[in-house]
Amino acid sequence: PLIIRRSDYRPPDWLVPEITLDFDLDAAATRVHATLSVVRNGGQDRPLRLDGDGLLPLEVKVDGRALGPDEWALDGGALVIALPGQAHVVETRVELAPEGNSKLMGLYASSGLLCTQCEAEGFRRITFFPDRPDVLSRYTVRMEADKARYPVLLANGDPVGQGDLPGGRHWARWNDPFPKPCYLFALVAGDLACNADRFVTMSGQEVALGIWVKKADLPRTAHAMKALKDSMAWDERVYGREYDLDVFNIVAVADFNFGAMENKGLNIFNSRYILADPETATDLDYDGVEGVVAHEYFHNWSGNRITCRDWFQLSLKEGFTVFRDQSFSADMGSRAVKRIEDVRILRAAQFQEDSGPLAHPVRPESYMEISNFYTATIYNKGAELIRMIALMLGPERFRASTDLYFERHDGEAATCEDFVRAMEDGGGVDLAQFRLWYEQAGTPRVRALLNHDADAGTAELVLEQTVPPTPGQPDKKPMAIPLRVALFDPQSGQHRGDQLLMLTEAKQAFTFTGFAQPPVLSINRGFSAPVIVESNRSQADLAFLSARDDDPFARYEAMQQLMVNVLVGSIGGQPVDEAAVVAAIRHTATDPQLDPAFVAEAIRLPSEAYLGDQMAVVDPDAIHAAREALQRRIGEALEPLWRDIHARTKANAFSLSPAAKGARKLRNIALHYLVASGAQDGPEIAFGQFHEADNMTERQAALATLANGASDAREAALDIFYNRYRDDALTLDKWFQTQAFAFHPDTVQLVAELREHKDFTLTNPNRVRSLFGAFAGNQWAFHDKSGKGYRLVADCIIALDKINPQTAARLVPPLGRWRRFDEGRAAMMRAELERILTEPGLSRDVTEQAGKSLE
Ligand code: DPP
Ligand code: ZN
Repeated sequence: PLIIRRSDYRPPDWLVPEITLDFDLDAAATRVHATLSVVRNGGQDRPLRLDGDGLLPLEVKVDGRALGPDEWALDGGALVIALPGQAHVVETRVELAPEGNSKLMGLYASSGLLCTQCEAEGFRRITFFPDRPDVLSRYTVRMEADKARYPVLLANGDPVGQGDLPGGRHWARWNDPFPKPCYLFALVAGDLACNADRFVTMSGQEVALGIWVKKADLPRTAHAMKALKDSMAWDERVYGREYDLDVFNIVAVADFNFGAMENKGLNIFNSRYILADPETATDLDYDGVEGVVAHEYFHNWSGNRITCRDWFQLSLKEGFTVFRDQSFSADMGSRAVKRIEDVRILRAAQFQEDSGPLAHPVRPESYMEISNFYTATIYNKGAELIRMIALMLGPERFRASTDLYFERHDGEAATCEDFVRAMEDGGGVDLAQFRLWYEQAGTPRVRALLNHDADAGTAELVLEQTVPPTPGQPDKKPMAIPLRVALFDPQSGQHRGDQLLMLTEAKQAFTFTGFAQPPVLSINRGFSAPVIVESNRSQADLAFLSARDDDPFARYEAMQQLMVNVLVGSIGGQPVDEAAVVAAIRHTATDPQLDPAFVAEAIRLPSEAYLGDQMAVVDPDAIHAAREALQRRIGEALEPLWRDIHARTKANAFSLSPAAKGARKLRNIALHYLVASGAQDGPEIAFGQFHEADNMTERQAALATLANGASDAREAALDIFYNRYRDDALTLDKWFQTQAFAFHPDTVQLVAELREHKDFTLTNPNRVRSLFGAFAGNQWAFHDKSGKGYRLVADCIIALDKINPQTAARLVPPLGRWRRFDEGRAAMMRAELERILTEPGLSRDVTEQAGKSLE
């Protein structure tokens, strides 16, 4: 299989300044007529090569003359034409069958709509074109379709004409004035209703906003519209970025591989990131809508106005845009809680990736299938890199640097290096060593030892860093790691200010004077660097910080570390000191100064997967048993507190205010501990919450709590939930997901049965993720020592690969983590990967992921 390397980059041989696309739309047979003005780039005489994937040219014309069959050739799907001059007009005609396109790349049908997804390489499934992000073109698009079936016709840019045609047909023309790479092309045709609104930009331009959905879903679009307007205002205020077209449209579709897509002026969304109402969406879903709407909107500058030179630069737009959407969400809600949530995601997804066979740098060196590189490393670690730069520069210089970046590269296809240079030039800093963050994979480990010299009254902090070997990178250089640190005086509970230490060597010592007593170390405050810190802090130090640290993240982290130490100790057979954990939880849960949302985060036990990450060999059964036991102890020891919290956080009426969301979060965790306590009336209380709730946040949490146990209430609640939501795909996903994620002894068997359920389908990515994505994230069940969990997921990958290889490949990484498990499990996981690889006709997507997982 072909490996694409970053070092092989070469500018395009031909540019395409203009393209006109004419679509005769039909679900079974769509005809596409493309007219490209092509211009030779540089002094070379290579032929024009237009990428194609599964296309057959019905006609090829150059400068108006139809070519004979010997005047063009197909080479690996691409159309190759030798052209004599410097500039030509090339026309092609192809026919597509959108309703047969189950890969959901290119033009496809989704519940009666026709829509597109082109990133990364879907445009070549629509027409012949140099499908690479550094070829920027002006697009004019004409669509024609049956008016009754497809009354709405949308494309990028501004609408410039429409009209009726004989035979019940109609047409529309759209023109996008901004040159763009073809991965940002989009069109939608269908019977859609519009939530229409407007936004006036900072320079007074009026923008018509539209969120297009199936008519019945219109009442569920208000939150997305608010998020859009908030995002537009925020990007003006915080980054000085204004929207640049007269219209901005969003369309929600049910079948979508990604979360959403930032096509210029016409974002296309997975409906789960648009639709929300209290009856069907949890608070987490609401936050997801807000965050993804913002993310895609922010791409208009960080992605569209400035795009990527090649796909190795993907984090240029994704890392920066994730950082921007995280900052936005922090401003809209609680900064502290948002940071905790983002770090939890980073640790669960990116740290795992970084320590496994698929580890890769933020700017990768090679790939087989670019779809496999839409990863937590590119997105979430990429965002952490920008966050570190912003921290090192400070707000003013960071803003000056982003202004410089936007100004310098507007209209260009840029590189990560261009971005870093703009940060250096705008911020007046040297980021030479910092660049290693883009080059070296693997999560750095920092050992922090604090030594106290009572005679001298000094404290010495010794920091040592190592970056573990990763595939293709056996030896690592020391990184530049910004660590926010504070030293607390245990008597006064105060510190003398937060300092930013730059760890740039393998080992470095920092001395602090004026400490008669040994201080307590608060380190990596705010999670200033995406590293693993190992320290010599005692449980007493951690308990102190969990009660006193004024940095909310560090406070949360101290609590987590306290719990991790107890759990890892108990898994290792040491006597369990639950009392410290119980005391810290009691202290936090009864502190009236604290935001309930923060309390809910802080008192939650670390996940089984996170505990697994702390062990040399993951023992899923021991982890599960230890965590359940501690949970029960916490439940029992503080039972009156859980009852009290659960009762007093019950709201009279639904609200989406931060206070109301925080109360629900705390209420749900209180319910969880109450049920974990084993109290007789636990299931009854959970069922009561399930039954009475006027919102999905409380209803689903109660269902999830019940789904872990074996009560009659469990079956009743699942039945009620199913019958209530069977016709609402997004909510039915929760029914599948809750069962796949449950800590229930029969989860493996239940998932096997759900696979055969009449509402399960491999053709909808959300449904696949809700069952198999959730199951593969359920460490205890997926790693069932029978190996049945591995077989279930591998069977799903094999079947799904024939339908949708991109989504199939996303299920491979959990099997790829075999090195972390005991020999018995590892052998079974490897056997499944090998079985997948022997499958005839396996996609490049799955071949790459499974192959690398075995290396
Ligand atoms: N570029 C999209 C996003 O991250 C993914 N296709 O929003
Ligand atoms: Zn993105």
